[in-house]
Amino acid sequence: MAKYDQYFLMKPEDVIEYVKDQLDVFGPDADLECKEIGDGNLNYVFRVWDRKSSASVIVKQSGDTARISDEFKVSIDRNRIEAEALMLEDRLAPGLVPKVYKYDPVMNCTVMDDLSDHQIMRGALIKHEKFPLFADHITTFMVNTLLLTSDVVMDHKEKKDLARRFGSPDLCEITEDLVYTEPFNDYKGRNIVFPPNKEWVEREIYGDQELLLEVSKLKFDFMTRGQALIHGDLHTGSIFVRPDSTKVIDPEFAYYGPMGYDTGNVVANLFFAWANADATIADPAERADYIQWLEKTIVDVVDLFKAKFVKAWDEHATEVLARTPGFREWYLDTVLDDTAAVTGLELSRRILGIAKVKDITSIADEALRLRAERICLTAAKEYIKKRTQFRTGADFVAAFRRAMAQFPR
Ligand code: SR1
Ligand code: MG
Repeated sequence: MAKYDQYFLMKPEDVIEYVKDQLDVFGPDADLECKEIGDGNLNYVFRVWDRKSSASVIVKQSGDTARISDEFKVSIDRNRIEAEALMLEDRLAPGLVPKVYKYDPVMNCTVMDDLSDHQIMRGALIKHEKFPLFADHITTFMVNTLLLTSDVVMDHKEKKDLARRFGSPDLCEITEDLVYTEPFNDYKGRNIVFPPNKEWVEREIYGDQELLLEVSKLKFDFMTRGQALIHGDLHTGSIFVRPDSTKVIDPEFAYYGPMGYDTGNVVANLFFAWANADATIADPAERADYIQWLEKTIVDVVDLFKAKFVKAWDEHATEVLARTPGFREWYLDTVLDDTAAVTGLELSRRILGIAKVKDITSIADEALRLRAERICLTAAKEYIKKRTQFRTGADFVAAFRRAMAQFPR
């Protein structure tokens, strides 16, 4: 039996052999080097490059437990989901995802473009860099991948077939637990609360029964409302950026769910960058300037999404009732409700739950981190409880500013 006929978790030296054996990207004289560069919670990511030329690829392989903790048993089929989602997204939103060169269902790995000339957006935002084209690129990605995989546009039988291909019980369970349930009641005892914030969180979050009721409704929406093929984990760690380019990666959580799950993730993670900038940029003028750019980006993400969504609806809707007067507006309002709700859920779970974000954990000053967490959680409660009141980008920004005003520096 050949070495790669049976699954095993590869080491860098295996990946070099694998690439030589299975791909024709590198020439026969290539002098290959490989390094494991993954810093996500789930998978192993290998960069392979030829020392003699500029050629390089990424090989991403899944193990059967999460990197973050063996407690999470996760089907290695997520690698297929990721590869198929990337290929579909490349057709729907060309240029906005890496190219896939090979998916290997035995080794559970995918070979794709190396994006080393980009940087992960979260890291770049923590360095307070600006990306003027990001809002335009990400809204094109979201409108095209969401609306064009929904019943508004797709033949309903084909959509149901596609939804079956993206059934992903293990990864959905992670989201159900880590995003919707545990942040608000810690029923598995896995939350990691910043110690100085413990009492505040117990009172303001775990003690808020109205919040828990709204989150319960949202969890059932996530589990039952298969609107579109969502990316399922569209935070700034799943996005590579350059000033002139945006590439969305990591759609292993892709699943038929509410569209607002993706839009809300993008908005929430821009607010994390805002909270970081507010806490860590010492110079007031520099701080105001960077926050102004983030604020404009958040406003543009919401407002451009709406404008492009309406345009794409009018151009592509095939469902006969989609043209009923008032229906498009009603549908978009449901997406905005979910955008607000998921903004609140993501802001909460990244502060209270097991999977944190560096924007917050890297704030070294204890008092400033405490304040940043309380601002995010206070705004989060408003996004969740009053989710039907967020209709424009300015509405989202105003709620965050209201929360900031409650915690003066
Ligand atoms: C056990 S996985 C934890 C988190 O990492 C992924 O990136 C998803 O965001 C998931 O919720
Ligand atoms: Mg990921």
